[in-house]
Amino acid sequence: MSSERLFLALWPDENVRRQVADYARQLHRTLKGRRLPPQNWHVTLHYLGPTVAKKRQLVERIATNTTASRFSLLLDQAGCWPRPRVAWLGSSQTPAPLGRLFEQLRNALQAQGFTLDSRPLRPHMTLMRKVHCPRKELPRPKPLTWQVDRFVLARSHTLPGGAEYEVLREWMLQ
Ligand code: 2AM
Repeated sequence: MSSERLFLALWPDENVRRQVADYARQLHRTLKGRRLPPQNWHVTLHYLGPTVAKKRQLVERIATNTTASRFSLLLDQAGCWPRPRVAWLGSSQTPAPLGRLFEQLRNALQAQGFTLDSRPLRPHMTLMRKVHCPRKELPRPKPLTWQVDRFVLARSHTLPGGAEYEVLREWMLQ
């Protein structure tokens, strides 16, 4: 059976993307590694992995039934994780509505038999991959506020030049 590699995510609008680009440029000057193209930037909520059509329908139903409020996400922290070798821009705090959205989706997905990453949510936007994390601190980002009013279902395509993401569907928050 054919499957698609899916994930649920927060997807920045052009305005947020422009602001993140300022920081991404600073990061690129500091670190060696592979930059992710701006159209790929997102905050993953749940990575679902290879998903067949029937399961995708379940995910869409779960997303439609989610009741969560809009929230502001402050992107105020940058970090580098040596094991996945990624550098990211993220939030020092998880807003309560984001935590509730994450948990509602997680509980409903798990109840339907999806196996999810069991780690707690660390909201982050990966900006570079294949990075050698430096000992010294990364440049401090100028905090930016993202008014999050939706979440999306996205599909990951593996291409010779790296992954490309396609937004399949979006749901508005209340
Ligand atoms: P990231 O959020 O740290 O970059 C699509 O692959 C997205 O799902 C990526 O943003 C990726 O990590 C996240 N993700 C989480 N777990 C993953 C996994 N096991 N394989 C691939 N991507 C995963």
